Amino acid sequence: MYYDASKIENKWQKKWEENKVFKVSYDKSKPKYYCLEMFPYPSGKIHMGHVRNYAIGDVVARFKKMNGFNVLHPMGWDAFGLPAENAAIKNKIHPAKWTYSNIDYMRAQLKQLGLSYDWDRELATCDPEYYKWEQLVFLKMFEKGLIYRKKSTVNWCEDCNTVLANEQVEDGRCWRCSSNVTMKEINGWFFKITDYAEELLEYTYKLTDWPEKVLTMQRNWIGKSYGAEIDFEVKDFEQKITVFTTRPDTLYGATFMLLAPEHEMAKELIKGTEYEEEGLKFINSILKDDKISRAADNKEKKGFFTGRYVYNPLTKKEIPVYIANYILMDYGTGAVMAVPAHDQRDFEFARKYNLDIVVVINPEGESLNPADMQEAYTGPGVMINSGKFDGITNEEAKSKITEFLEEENIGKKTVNYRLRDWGISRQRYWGAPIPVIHCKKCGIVPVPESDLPVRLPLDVEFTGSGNPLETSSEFKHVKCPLCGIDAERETDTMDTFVESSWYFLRYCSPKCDTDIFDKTEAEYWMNVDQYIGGVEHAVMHLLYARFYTKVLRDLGFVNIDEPFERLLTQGMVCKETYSCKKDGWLFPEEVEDGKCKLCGGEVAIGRVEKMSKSKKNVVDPDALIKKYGADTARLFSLFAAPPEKDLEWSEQGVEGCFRFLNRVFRLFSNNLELIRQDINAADDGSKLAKEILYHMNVTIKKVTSDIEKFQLNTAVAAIMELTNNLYLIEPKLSTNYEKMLFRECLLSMVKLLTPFTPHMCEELWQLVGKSGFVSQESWPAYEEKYTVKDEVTLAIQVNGKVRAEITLPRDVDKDTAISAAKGNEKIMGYLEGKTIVKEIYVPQKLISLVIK
Ligand code: ANZ
Ligand code: ZN
Repeated sequence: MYYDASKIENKWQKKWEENKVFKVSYDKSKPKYYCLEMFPYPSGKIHMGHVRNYAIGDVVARFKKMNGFNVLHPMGWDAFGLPAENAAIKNKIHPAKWTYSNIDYMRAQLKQLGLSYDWDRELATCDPEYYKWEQLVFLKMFEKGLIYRKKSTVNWCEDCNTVLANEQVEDGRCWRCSSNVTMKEINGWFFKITDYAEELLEYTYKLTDWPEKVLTMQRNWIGKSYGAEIDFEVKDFEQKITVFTTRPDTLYGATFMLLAPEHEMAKELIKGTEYEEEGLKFINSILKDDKISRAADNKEKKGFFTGRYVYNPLTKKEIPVYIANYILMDYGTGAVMAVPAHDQRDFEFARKYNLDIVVVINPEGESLNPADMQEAYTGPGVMINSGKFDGITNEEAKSKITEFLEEENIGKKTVNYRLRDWGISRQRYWGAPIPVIHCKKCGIVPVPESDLPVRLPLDVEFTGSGNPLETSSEFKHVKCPLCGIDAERETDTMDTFVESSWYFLRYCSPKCDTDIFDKTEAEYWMNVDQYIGGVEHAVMHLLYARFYTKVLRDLGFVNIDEPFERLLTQGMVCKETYSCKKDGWLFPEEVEDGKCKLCGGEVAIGRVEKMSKSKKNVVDPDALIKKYGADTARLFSLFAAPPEKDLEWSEQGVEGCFRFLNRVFRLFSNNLELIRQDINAADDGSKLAKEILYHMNVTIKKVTSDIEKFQLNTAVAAIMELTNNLYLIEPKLSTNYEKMLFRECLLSMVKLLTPFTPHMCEELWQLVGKSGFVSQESWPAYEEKYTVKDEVTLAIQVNGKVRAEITLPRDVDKDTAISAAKGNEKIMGYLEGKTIVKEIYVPQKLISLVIK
């Protein structure tokens, strides 16, 4: 009998499936636990990152199930997205066909890993039965004013006549045709996530079981800043210009004003003047640039003088107005009071265009001279050149100047957020259609709810040019639902982040066909108790999902504020890389004796990097499973590193895990006869029995608390240690009581290992003559009293100095302890000829004698 992983694994996967061991249903009588791993994009094959993510989740789910919880552990597919469409263009295969065949393949792979999913709850977001509810929510949000349409700039390829996602732009060129990418203004749909900015921020302080780094990233993304809006009067002009600043303390140092090229006043100010023609040219040249590079710190500052002046409201001086490339329209008001002495970008701008620099903050004990300054001074200090505010600190000046502006009615305190509204429009086929119709007479008309879902049509062409949905006349040409005239259906589809913003709610009742989900079931299952996924989703996905949940709450669909109670972001799976000068990255098979097999050159053994195809350092889960079995693959990914840390791949590590499983298997097969008997013996006080009890209880205690703390690697280590100890104990077994405890210990060990290597554990469970599934057994309990060794070592002090140690039974009484101490050979030496004046006994710690 030997450990035949593939035979064992196939057998138990089949049995779990046939017996629906992991099927769950709503059951109010039981406490629930919702364990969720981020669902995958069906790209074709799973990678080691998935194996790790899902193995971690599976330990948690199985552990909670064995602890009596009704565990919801679902799996599905984030099935819309660009790669399917790219495949359609390249290989002439329909995105749906490509996606579903990938799903079939990957589902089989996941099943091979023995993950405890309730497969009856599987969902794919490209299913109209899924996205129709998203369309319904769209309509409700639209009705509530949470969705609007506006122009925004996108990456555009003229040759392909299409919008490009950021990842389709490579070095400023189109990924497909390599022609230059330009920026284009187009209309798109936006979710008003900014309405929720404050709440999203506030709750980051309530999500106490999220990693601090994720919360910080979310807070930075929301980017709340306090400041002021200040009105500037324009010389010879009716309208005022309002700026947003976080530094009202620097107002006396504002020596010019800057406008974003998109600012409505930019064109107004130059209209009909000698500056108009050149000014418009300048504006257009800047608008071609994308915003990210415009705002980059190292970008050259470019400006255009409008010929106009505004009055600094405090100095009353006339200051020139420029249009500048680094001012963005979608932050603050799109207009900035420039303070070159204290803002680096303004400093560079002033030097370039020879503009005044006035220092208004001096560092403590120093006096800055603008002519000598090499860069802006952005630190704290004392106010100067600021009228009645001179002499106070700039921190004080912030509030004092703002108060003054408020009194004078020229400004007000404001709060600003960096967070922008969520642009959800994609000019793509493979996404959920946006359910509106454009009518010449009625404008934007929502599709009537009874007409949902708006399904993706099949008569489309995937040429790479334009939005494929535009080519479907069946889809595009419709009658207006209000007035009946010819109208056009919206051809934008939704960002796939919308689907992943609520799939966890749909899992609660994935078959519900009367509502987005069954409210009672959602109330029972939500929140997700444990969410597990990659840190790359720390901002967008998690923020969008939090937002969407709050929207669903405000629309009356759910009664929760936040979807994810606890979050774990697992580390990456990494591996060593190889390369040579001539051939670049090499597969390990291309390296022999430190030389490249292709060119014979020296091979550099490179750094350990995240597994990626381009670096040729990926390990294929299929091959791994074939060679060692899924249990080994799982065990290695759980044992090699703590879940939140990066894991470095090591073949020896995998081998080690495989050997360990063989060792466990042998321990059982060697003792089959013993384990199959149902021994019942009374405590015979044997020393070995005590040792077994100790190891068993200590291990159960440690594994239990380690899993609860996500220290899965040390939990495995504890089981390995137990195995070693049992190997040492086995040859010494003699009494029936010892054998009984040994057997009990082995059975507990199977249970402890079940969340990690479930297939082998089911096999062992059956081998020892148990019926049913160990996956459905309850988690072993331990008794605190056995987790402490029976004997303790006490220090013996004589006049406050430790003179000896003594090992005694843990519960020894005072008299026995003290006479034992007095009987100690070393101590007897100290006591000779002296009188004991005091005897102290601190149980389990020390015995202290005071002598004279
Ligand atoms: C005057 C000033 C003086 C500023 C100073 C900074 C330092 P944060 O802190 O990131 O919120 N600003 C405002 N709107 C802008 C826009 N649309 N495009 C580019 N820059 C803009 O940034 C706020 C600061 O960024 C504002 O405070 C403003 O410059 C600039 F010593 O006003 B400040
Ligand atoms: Zn109409």
